[in-house]
Amino acid sequence: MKLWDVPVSGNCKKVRIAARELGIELERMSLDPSKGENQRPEYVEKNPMGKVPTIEDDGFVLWESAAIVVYLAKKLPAKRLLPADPRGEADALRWLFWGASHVGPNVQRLGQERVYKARLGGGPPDPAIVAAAEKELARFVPVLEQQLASQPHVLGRDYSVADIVLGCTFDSARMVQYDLAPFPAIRAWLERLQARPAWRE
Ligand SMILES: N[C@@H](CCC(=O)N[C@@H](CS)C(=O)NCC(=O)O)C(=O)O
Repeated sequence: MKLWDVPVSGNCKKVRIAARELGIELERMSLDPSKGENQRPEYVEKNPMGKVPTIEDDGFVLWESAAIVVYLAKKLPAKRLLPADPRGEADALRWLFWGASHVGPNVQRLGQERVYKARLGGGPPDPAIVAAAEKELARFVPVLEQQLASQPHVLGRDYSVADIVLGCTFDSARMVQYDLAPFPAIRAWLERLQARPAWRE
C-alpha cells in the first residue's frame, strides 16, 4: 500500500500508526510542501485538495485521514480496531466526526498562527484567530476529558481507531502550545498511547 505523506504531519501520523498496529506495510512517498510537491499535477490528480495523507491500495485511492484509518481497520477486522456491531461502529464514527469538526480545524488554526507563520516569515500570530480557536477548544475539549475520566480509551475498555485519530490530533494540539494542564485524563491517555510500540516508532 502506498502512502503519500509529510513526515511532520499529525494527519499522516494517524495512518502510519494504524498501519503499524495492523501490520500493514506502507510504501511511503514523502512530499515537501515547501517545494510545492503537494500541488504538482500528478499528486493533485490523486488528491484534488493537494493535502496529505493519501493512500493507494491496489488502484483504490483514498484521502481524508480518518476515512483511511477506518478503511485500514476494516481490512483486518480480526485486529478489532473498529467495533463490529452497528452501535459500536457508530460510536467510533461519532468521535471521529467530533474530532474532525470541533477539534482538528481549531488545532490547525493554532498551528498556522503560532508555528507556520513564524517558520514562513508570515508575521506574528493574529490574536483574534488565536482567541477564536481557543474559545472553540475551551467549549469542546472538556467533553473528551469527561469521557476519559472513567475509562482508559475513548470508546471504553478497548483501544480503537478513535484513540489513534483523536490521540494524534491532541498530540498536535500540544505541539501548537494548546495548554492541556487543565485536562489530566487527556494527558494520562496520551501517555498511555505513546507507550504503545506503534506510537513510539
Ligand atoms: N481533513 C484532512 C486534513 C488534511 C490536512 O490538512 N493535511 C495537512 C497536513 S497535516 C496538509 O496537507 N497541509 C498542506 C496544505 O494545506 O496545503 C485529513 O484529515 O486528512
